[in-house]
Amino acid sequence: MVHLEKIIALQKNPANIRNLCILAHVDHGKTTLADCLVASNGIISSRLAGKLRYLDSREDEQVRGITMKSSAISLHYRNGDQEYLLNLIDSPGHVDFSSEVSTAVRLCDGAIVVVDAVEGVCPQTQAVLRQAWLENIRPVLVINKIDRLIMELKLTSQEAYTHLQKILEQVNAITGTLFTSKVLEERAEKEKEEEKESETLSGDQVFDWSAGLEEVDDSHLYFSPEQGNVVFASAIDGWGFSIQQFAHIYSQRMGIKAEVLLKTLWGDFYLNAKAKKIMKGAQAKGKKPLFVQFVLDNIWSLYDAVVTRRDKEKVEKVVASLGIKVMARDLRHSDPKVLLSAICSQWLPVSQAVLSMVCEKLPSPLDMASERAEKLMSVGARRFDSLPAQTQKLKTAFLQCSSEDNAPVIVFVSKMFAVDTKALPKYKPRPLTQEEIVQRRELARQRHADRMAADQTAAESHKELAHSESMSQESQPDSSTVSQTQPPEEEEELKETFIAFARVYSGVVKKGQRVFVLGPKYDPDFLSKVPEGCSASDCVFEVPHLSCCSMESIYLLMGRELEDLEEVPAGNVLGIGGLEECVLKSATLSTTPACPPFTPLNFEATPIVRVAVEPKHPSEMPKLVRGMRLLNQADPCAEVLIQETGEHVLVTAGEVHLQRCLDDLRDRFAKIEISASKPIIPFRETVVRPPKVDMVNEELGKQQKVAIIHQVKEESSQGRSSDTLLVDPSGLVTLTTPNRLATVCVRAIPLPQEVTQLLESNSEVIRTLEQINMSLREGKSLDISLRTLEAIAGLKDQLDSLLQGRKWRNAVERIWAFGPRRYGPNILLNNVDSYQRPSVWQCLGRGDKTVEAGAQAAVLRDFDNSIISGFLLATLSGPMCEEPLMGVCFCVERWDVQSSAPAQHQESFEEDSMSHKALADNKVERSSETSAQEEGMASGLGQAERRPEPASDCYGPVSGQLIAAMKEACRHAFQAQPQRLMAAMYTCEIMATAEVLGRVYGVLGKREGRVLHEEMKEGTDMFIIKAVLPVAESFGFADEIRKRTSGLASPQLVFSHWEVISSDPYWVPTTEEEYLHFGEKADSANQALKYMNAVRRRKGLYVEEKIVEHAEKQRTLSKNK
Ligand SMILES: Nc1nc2c(ncn2[C@@H]2O[C@H](COP(=O)(O)OP(=O)(O)OP(=O)(O)O)[C@@H](O)[C@H]2O)c(=O)[nH]1
Ligand SMILES: [Mg+2]
Repeated sequence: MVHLEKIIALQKNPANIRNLCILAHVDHGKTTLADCLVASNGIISSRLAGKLRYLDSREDEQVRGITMKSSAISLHYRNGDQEYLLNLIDSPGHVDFSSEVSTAVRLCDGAIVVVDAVEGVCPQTQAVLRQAWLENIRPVLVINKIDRLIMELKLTSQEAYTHLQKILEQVNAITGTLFTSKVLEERAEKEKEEEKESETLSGDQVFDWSAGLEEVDDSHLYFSPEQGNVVFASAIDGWGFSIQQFAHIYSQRMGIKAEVLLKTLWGDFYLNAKAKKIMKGAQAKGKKPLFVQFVLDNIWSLYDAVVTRRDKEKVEKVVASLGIKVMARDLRHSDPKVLLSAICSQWLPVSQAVLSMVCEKLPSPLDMASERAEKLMSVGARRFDSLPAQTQKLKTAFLQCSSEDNAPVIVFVSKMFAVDTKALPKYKPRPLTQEEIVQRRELARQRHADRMAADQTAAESHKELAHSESMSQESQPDSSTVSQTQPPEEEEELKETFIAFARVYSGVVKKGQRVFVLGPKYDPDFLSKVPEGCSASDCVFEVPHLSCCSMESIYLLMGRELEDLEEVPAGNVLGIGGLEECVLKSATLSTTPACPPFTPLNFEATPIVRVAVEPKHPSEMPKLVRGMRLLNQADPCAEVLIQETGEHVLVTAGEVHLQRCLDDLRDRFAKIEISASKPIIPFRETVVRPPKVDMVNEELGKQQKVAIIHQVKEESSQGRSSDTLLVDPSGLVTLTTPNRLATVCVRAIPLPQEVTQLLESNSEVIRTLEQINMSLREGKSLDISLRTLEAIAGLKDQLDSLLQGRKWRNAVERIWAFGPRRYGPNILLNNVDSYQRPSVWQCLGRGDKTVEAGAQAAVLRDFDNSIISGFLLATLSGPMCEEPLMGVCFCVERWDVQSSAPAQHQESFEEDSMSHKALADNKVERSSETSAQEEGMASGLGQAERRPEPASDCYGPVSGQLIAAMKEACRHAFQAQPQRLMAAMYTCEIMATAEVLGRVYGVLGKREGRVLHEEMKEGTDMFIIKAVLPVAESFGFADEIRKRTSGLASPQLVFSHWEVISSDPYWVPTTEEEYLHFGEKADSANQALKYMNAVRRRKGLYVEEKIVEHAEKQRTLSKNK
């Protein structure tokens, strides 16, 4: 079994620790490879390696054959004369679980990227390489499943070599794009400088595939066999090698220098037997490259002898020549694969190849780059060097990774995971030592005697006895080693225990130690509020986002098992128990409050599939609520929320993830029957330019356009106070507040598609920009990091270049706000001539743009925030089906606030308004701002709408009325334009053979999918189809494809973008031809209308159905009223 003592000893030497994860596309063989590595430590038998998938410990993981949770295991490995500790994390490859990859990557210094030799680079391969880059961790490559090239594709060794070269090129191409991408430019600069002085690598001609890259020596960033960062393997057959191994073998056998072989074994080199020389240009001369001759041919002939021809004699010869021993029963086994694994796992054990590569090529925790440390520590938009000095000092703690007594403890928790309480080490049977057995026997005898006595005296109080017995066992440390210790059954709460998945970056974590828990919003600037010399153990003071807790237990993570530990030194991955009360999903723990919270994890997946959940029996609601809370904690990506309607909603990354969450909820966390609604599909609402042709492609005449506008006008003025509302034919809406004090004129214009996309992809930058503006408004000065400023300036420049033309002149400078939530993809534009407000870009050229405006403008500025709030509300839910808006620009053309109200309407109001004017302006500004920010604005509006007439305080409502008026104006302006729904779209890549291609297209077509392109995968008979598909049509898609293509790899659906649905939901046939074409009702073809009504129905909004065909529909209608 595992040598726990050995691992504990190794934990103390960070130089020989490697924290690494295995990353790949789904099904490329990560868990199988992990099995081989685990088997090398004797944790599982090597015969079972690849079959067991030991790290897939969940039942559903085993059933479905995919990994859903990342799990860690500690292994030891002897490489040469050094002993290493490897903390290995296996991650899932399915895109639904990519958040699990993020949590794994954060704790590692390196990664093994696995690529299937047949499928090559797939979408998730790209995604994981990107994640590795973003976290600055170093990858090594394993090209797996090479046996498939032999047995399935039946390639010759020469063809296989070409194929492998292509895969390597593909992988390096991704690295290349990452490297040249903006994120890495600075990094390249730095490394160029550092590397200039140090060695200049000689073998230019060797790196053929990287030719064409710039002068920078970036070769170490790429994968290449001669660098030793590539292993070729077949995890299922248990073999793998790097060219180092073969260089070693052949240098001994043929007397060629190992260094020469290392440079030439991979590449266009061949052996000139006569001249006894290795020459370049194998391809041109039609010679066998060395790699084929020395490496692949051997493997090919082994497969040929063992599996294809089953040639006993040859096998024996090979076995003898390799100098390995094969057991007789393996030789006789009816399945040739058994013999093959037996030979291969001795000849080229994959664990050895991979683990020695890991030890040599991946960095240890001591090699943490100072740049990475700064990145982990930088809080929000702040520059590292603007952090308090105490905080900056901690950087050395990161870099030193010291386990000295005085080193501060810094721990990052990347996720919380739930384990069955029964599986905790303290309740687990474990082998007993000889002494313990003796001791135990003694105890048992005694207990037996006791029990006999007790039974006789008080048989009826048996239960209590058992209870007290278990209590006493717990309290006695000696007897806790006894294997039958049971977890306390009576407390249901204890069924699941949460363990933090964490890493120690500095210091030594001790069992029972108290630490500060730093929330993501904690700022080391609060340090001043922490009493001097205060430690986590006397935590009574109140500092925002700072709390304390003690680490009750510390575990070594061993796949399915946990081992109790007393302490863990810096540089190790570990599990921490007892944090569930103070850590939700991730957190930073430290003994010093000067420590900043780590930057948030990079999540690639957007949670998009939402369902409403309810218990089968309404009385079990509390259990469901508790279960959902636990689920939320146990999953890095799932979101749990309660909607305004009171529904409990679960948001997940995709169908598979949803299924897993529901299963977990049912079987582990809530333990009740639950029912889930159909997935709730998100939509966006937008406006488009008026169409030029009608639905049957006829040119639209002027006449009709007018008709549409009339219709809109009629609609919008119906039932509303039309004396305060005016919609002009061009779509300009003028609205006056009920107290007649303020008037706004708003127009809605569609934003160009590129602008919407830009805003969408830059929401983080905009959010930062808003935060900066907020601080500036509060008069705080900020040290903004250069990178942030550049990002903001970049966004502004891009907007400038995209918003061209007369309509958008100077628009970027006039941007008032973004919305909803202040960073959404809609713009509020200030077109009011008399109003000069500070630009949202003021942080770029601070000071010079803020023109002090006159008295009138000053008044306006006081209510400025009401206008923004109204805009935010309007963009949060649109008039079509109360979904958020997207790609809409609202221009405020005119905005008047009268200093006095019209006399005929509100005399009393006027009086008050005059007397308190000056005083109140400030107050109003502040109150409306806080309500907008903190209460999500909804409540403020509700009040304003309900009592439009001011009661006692006449100023509060002015801003309230203005918010409501602005919101209404935006809604009307929106409705004055042609409205459209936007659908969320997935992209997917499907691999299919030519025979089933037609059926794949059939399924795609039926579900409104669109094929983007299709190509043949080289070297195979597979086609790769790239398509987009509306999320609304995606449920069951993967299953259907799998069924129709008889079990092909299921497509991976990744959220990609929002797309305007071209059909107009409000469209009704108007021309004769349209009647002819679509019929009178014309609702059959209108997909947008269907979606819109479905959403409205779900939200309990009024659904207009013209003709009642079924009594059932009428019922739903009346219910909704
Ligand atoms: N032919 C062949 N099959 C392999 C090899 N390695 C793994 N497989 C098979 O590929 C399938 C997927 O293997 P896993 O190890 O579960 O893949 P994974 O990357 O862990 O998958 P996820 O965790 O779901 O992303 C299994 O059926 C394995 O038996 C190999 O070297 N050759
Ligand atoms: Mg797996």
